[in-house]
This record gives sequence, structure tokens and C-alpha cells, in this order.
Amino acid sequence: MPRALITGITGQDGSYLAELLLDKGYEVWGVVRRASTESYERIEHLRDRLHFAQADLLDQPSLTAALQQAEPDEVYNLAAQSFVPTSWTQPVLTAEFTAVGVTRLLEAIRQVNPAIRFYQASSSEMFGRVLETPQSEDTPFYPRSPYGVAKVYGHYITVNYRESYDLFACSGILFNHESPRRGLEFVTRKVTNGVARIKMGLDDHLTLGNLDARRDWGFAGDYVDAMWRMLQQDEPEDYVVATGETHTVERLVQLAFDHAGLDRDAHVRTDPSLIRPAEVDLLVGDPAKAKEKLGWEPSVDFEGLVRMMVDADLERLSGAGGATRG
Ligand code: NAP
Ligand code: F7E
Repeated sequence: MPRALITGITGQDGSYLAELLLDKGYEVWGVVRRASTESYERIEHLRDRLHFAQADLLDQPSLTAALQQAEPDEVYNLAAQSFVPTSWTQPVLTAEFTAVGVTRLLEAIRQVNPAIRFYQASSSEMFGRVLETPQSEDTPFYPRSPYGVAKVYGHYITVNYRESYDLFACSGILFNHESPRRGLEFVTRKVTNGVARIKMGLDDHLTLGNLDARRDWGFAGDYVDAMWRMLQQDEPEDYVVATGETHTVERLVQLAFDHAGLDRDAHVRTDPSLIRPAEVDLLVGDPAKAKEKLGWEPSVDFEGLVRMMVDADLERLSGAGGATRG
């Protein structure tokens, strides 16, 4: 039975990846950090099939101990401070988790078992103020937030450990991917949850920032499959994972309100305080390499994703006793 260790198993991607690997017959270990209250909501349904190791990306000995305990064949590093606005208010902490944390984990792998295959969760935020459209594995980086800068470090330290120590280390440059398990502060989920709350009469309006930004949004369940495929190749390489389509935040808003049968103009406000100090205006990925070498294809389109998320939020809130309005 192959064994995998996932950092960030309590997050959106960690929960989908754990499901995928369990289905493939893996023994799945998750790194969890100590907290006074547990946050296992996204993996509650899997909990009795998972193994846990307590560790933190800030603490090198705990990472070494987690690897010694789990003895994994594959490590997926999904843990990070992943919310871009927080990276301006907590830039040093973001660098510790999202940048140097990658080195700590790679060092632990080198020490415990250099044959471990390693996946690093890199991000389209590294392209930032894009120097080429669409963005591919060859597009130069120009990050626009402390988060993006930290991810560039994580990307290059992964490449460097592959080249320096011959580790099987891959960096997946994933564009935005979403799901009903997305954190409530990210724009897709903020919109779909907001729409559902308005529909249920729990709120009257939704306040957003920049509606002109464009993103290449896909479904998280599809994207974790690409991570796994990267680690099954003969050679470790880096891959862009994206849909190849881009849409504005405004389009997301319109689709979500339409799907719930609500008038967008009656409920949407904007607040300049939600505009970022530096914005990423346009992202659209070129997934040709992932399609060709990994045989990867997205299965959910943008409209399908928005409908899935609105429906899930409506269902969740109906279960909580809300009452719909038209
Ligand atoms: P997420 O939902 O925010 O989950 C982040 C995970 O990291 C949580 O499990 C969190 O644990 C854990 N974590 C944070 N700091 C940690 C630390 N110091 N030590 C150990 N664990 C820590 O993120 P996601 O959307 O699943 O994304 C997964 C990864 O892909 C992240 O690295 C993100 O930056 C990257 N990424 C995401 C996207 C996207 O669109 N979703 C795109 C490209 C790249 P707690 O539950 O304890 O907080
Ligand atoms: O913002 C605009 C905002 O926070 C998307 C992370 O997973 O993907 C994610 O980063 C866009 C931005 O995601 C609001 O200005 C407008 O242009 O959902 P987001 P993100 O910053 O693209 C990348 C690939 C990652 O790696 C990250 O970890 O939406 N926007 N109004 C808003 N955004 C938010 N959050 N809230 C608003 O009210």
C-alpha cells in the first residue's frame, strides 16, 4: 500500500486530495497543527480512514518527526498562509509559512528519506503583473503581493533541491481553483455564500472590491488529480494547471445572482477598502503541457462551478433553517 503525507490536509485542496488518494488505495497521513479548537470540518467524513501527525511548517523538528512517523512515499506540501490580502498585513508570517516552510520540509525529506516524491503547491499569483498571455511554464514571474513573492521562493527552492540533490520534486503552478469547500473569504465563495444568504433572507447585500479583475477559475476536485499525476511521471517536472478560460469577478457575480433568481443590481455594493495595494488584473493559464504529458483535463466549466457552489450554499443554509425569497 503506497503511503502519502499531506500538509494542509484540513484545507480545501487537502480534503479533496485525501479523498482521491484513499480511493486509489493509499495510506493517507495528514499534518495537522496544534490548536485549542480543532478545525477538521472538511475532512470529518474521512477522519476514521486517515492518520495524523502533529507538526508545523514553522518547526523543523516536528516536520522531521512527522516524516519518520508516516514513512511516506509521497509528500504533498499544500499548507500555506493562502489568503492574498492577509499577506500584506502579515508579510513576515506569510514568508515563514509559505516560503521558508518549503525549505524546512525539503530539508526534512533530505534527512529522513531523499527517495520521497515531493509536490509543491505553487500558484498563478507568481505571474502577477503578467509578462505574457496566456501564462505557461516558460512565462517569467512578476509577483504582486507578499504571498506571490513567497510562492516564487517556494517554487525556486523546489526546483533548486531537485537540481542540487536529485530529489523527485515537482512544482504545480495552479491557477485559482474553487469548490463548495473553499474558504468563505475568497471571492467565489464570498459571492456564492452571499447570494445564498440573500436568497434565504439572512442578508440584504453583498460588498465586494475590484469587479474588473479576471481569473482562470477551475474546480478543486479536478486540480488535485493533476497533483497526483505529476508524482507518477518518470521525471520530476513543473506544470501549469488551468482551464485556459478567463472571466471577470463581475461575470462571476452576475452568474451567481442569475442562478439564484436574484437581481444583482439590487444587492451588490462595492467598497474601496477591499481594493488591494497591488492587483493582479488578468490571469489565464495555458494547460497544454499538463494535458499532453499528464493526460489531465478539467471536468467542470466555469458556469458549472458557479452553479455547483451556489447550490451547495443554498442547500447548506436551507438545512440550517433558512427560508427562501425570490
Ligand atoms: P487553504 O484552504 O487555505 O488551506 C491551507 C492549509 O494550510 C490548512 O490546512 C492550514 O491548516 C494549513 N496551514 C497553514 N499554515 C500552516 C502551518 N504553519 N503549519 C501547518 N499547516 C499550516 O488552502 P487551499 O486553497 O487548500 O490551497 C492549498 C495550497 O495551494 C496552498 O499552499 C495555497 O497557497 C496553494 N494554492 C491554492 C490555489 C487555490 O486557488 N486554491 C491556487 C494555487 C495555489 P489549519 O486548518 O490549521 O489552518
Ligand atoms: O480574489 C477580487 C480580488 O481572494 C480573486 C488564492 O487561493 O488564488 C487565490 O488568490 C479576485 C482578486 O483569490 C473581492 O481583488 C473582488 O482580483 O478569491 P481571491 P486570489 O487573490 O486570486 C491564487 C491562485 C492563490 O494561490 C491564492 O492562495 O477577486 N475581489 N472583490 C475580491 N476578492 C476577495 N477575496 N474578496 C472580495 O470581496
